[in-house]
Amino acid sequence: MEKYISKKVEVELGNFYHCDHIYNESVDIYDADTGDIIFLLRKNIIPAGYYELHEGLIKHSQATSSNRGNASGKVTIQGLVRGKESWKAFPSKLCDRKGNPLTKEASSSYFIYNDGRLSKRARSNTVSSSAIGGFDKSPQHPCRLTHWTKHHLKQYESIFPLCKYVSDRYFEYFPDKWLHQYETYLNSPKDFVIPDTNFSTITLNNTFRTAAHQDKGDCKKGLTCFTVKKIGNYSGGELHFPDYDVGVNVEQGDLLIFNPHITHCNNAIKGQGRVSFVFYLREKMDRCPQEDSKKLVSTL
Ligand SMILES: O=C(O)CCC(=O)C(=O)O
Ligand SMILES: [Fe+2]
Repeated sequence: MEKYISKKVEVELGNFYHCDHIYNESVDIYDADTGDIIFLLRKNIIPAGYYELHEGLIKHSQATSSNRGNASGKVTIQGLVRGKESWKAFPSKLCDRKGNPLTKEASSSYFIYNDGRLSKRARSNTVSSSAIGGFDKSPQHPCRLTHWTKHHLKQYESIFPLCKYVSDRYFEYFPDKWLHQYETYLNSPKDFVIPDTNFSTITLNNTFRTAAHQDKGDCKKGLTCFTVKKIGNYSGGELHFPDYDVGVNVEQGDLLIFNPHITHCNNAIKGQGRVSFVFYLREKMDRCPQEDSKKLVSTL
């Protein structure tokens, strides 16, 4: 089924939304005004074997991040402290860059430690989300495999078959976008991308209810692929696009291909054990330095 829909709601990034209009069947949804794809959902097309991942990788989905920005909601002091309870010095008060009290809500903030020091970097609420695979250059780091990835290559490689299966479906459904994205992939260092796919990076989330956000750093020429593995008893967590007041129920076996620059978020999750995988290509991966011998060669 194909459908064309229009924006309905004024959405504020960093806020939580609930959506009741959830698709639970294979469907392609386009923006009625631009004709662009919003998402494509295919139910029950990924065979169970692809979800047999290394236990260590599943465990790693519990790793936390304090840089998910809008996705982690409006920052609070409790949200910042979460996961840092054992730190000697922990955040005790939100503030601006200079240490003055915050005057309005934000999704990330500087803070003052309980020992009086001012934080060097702004942070957002701590959430169970982490990136594995390659990462492009940032102010803090050069191009690289993420720290966990580099130290757990075998665990990381256990997800390659799922990545390839997902990438092959992406090519079938959106060959033009796939090929555009593939230009960037081919110009990226071989060691920092996922072989035989169109991806460099996977975001792993564990029972993470995102607030309204748009993904950053991914290749604008392409699309993002997404699936879920169920490892516990949970309900809810449907991913939705609040501007359009429409969403999807992505379960194990389902593939979602969507435009990650359209604002999206999740319904509340009851229980635990929703591990989600976001497959994408870092946009600036092709700017990473590489030796000529390590360039990828087109196999098409
Ligand atoms: O897990 C989900 O349903 C959404 C995840 C997401 O949008 C993200 O990690 O950016
Ligand atoms: Fe996202």
